[in-house]
Amino acid sequence: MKMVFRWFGEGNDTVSLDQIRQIPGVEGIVWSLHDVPAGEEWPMDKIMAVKEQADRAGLHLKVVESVNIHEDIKLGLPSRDLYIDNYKKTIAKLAQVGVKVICYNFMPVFDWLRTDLHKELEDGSTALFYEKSKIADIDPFDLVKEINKNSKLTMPGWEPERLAHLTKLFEAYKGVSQEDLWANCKYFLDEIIPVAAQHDIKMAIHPDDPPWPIFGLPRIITGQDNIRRFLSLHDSPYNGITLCSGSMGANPENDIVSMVHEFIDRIPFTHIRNVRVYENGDFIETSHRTQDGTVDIAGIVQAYAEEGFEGFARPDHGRHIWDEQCRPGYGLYDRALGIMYLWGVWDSHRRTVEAAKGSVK
Ligand code: DNO
Repeated sequence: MKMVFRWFGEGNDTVSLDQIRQIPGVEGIVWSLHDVPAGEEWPMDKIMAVKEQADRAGLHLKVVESVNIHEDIKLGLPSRDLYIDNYKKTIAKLAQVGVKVICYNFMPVFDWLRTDLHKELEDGSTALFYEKSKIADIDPFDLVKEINKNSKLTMPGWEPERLAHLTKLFEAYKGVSQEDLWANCKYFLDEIIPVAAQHDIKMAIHPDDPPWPIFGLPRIITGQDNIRRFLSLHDSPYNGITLCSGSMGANPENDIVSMVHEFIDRIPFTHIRNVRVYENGDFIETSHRTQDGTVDIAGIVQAYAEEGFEGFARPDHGRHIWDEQCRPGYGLYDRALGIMYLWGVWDSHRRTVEAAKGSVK
């Protein structure tokens, strides 16, 4: 397991590269160009600027999250070919600076979704929260306003310029079924995966968060059966997943330990975080510790250790603790604590695995 840490870029993150470098075992940043609109080709000078910053801090930049997919690709419009072409050019450029994994998602209109970015937990910390019944009643336009007003920093997946066209987007998705989305996803993969393979970059789709349709928009990467189907759409080691325990864990029926064992060869990247799911379906993000939520984090890390996981991992969202002012879910303190928990579980299981190997000899 290679540990990496998400960084939103100079002037766009409250956490510095020097701080990231001091978290034990973190070797690289998970980065993106957040000011490039979805669908556009990434400019090489901007890519190089991030490379120089990372080099200076002694961190690598092998994992990119996200090169966002233009809505026309998800909608299957004729204009998608232009955006797919731009995507291929971006892949070629990323290969030049040593990128090995691209995390992306295929969620129509919205990326991750929450109803409260600062919900208080019992210990006085705050965290991202999803109130199921509220989503049924809330006007998506109000939600977008709410999310965007919360931060001076760009919120990935919630870019105001894209969401300004919300009415048009909802209109465009009216005739798009789950099956259409599957077909559009396959079209994208058939075009992109050979190019990714040629550049030795693994594409790793992020599951839908939360893993169910919202606002009448289809969502397809929601559970084990769907991931199996997704992987078979284009059968290649370069077509993989970013297994996210928090996204999948919002549905208690998802058995993430089983997913680790089944999909291990197709997981170049994983997000590990905990959520506590309540009986009414609401959920809140908690510390990474197993007992604090309803996701079996210890079991998941054990499964990775048993499988000898060699991919990249990052702690995912953390709580906001110790009065830290940071972008929602992306403070330094709780994610750094999370990493130490993940290493603890990992190291102890790796010892067991290694010792067992020794006894076989
Ligand atoms: C949430 C993240 C997602 C993820 C994208 C990938 O915090 O895990 O926003 O980066 O879905 O495209």
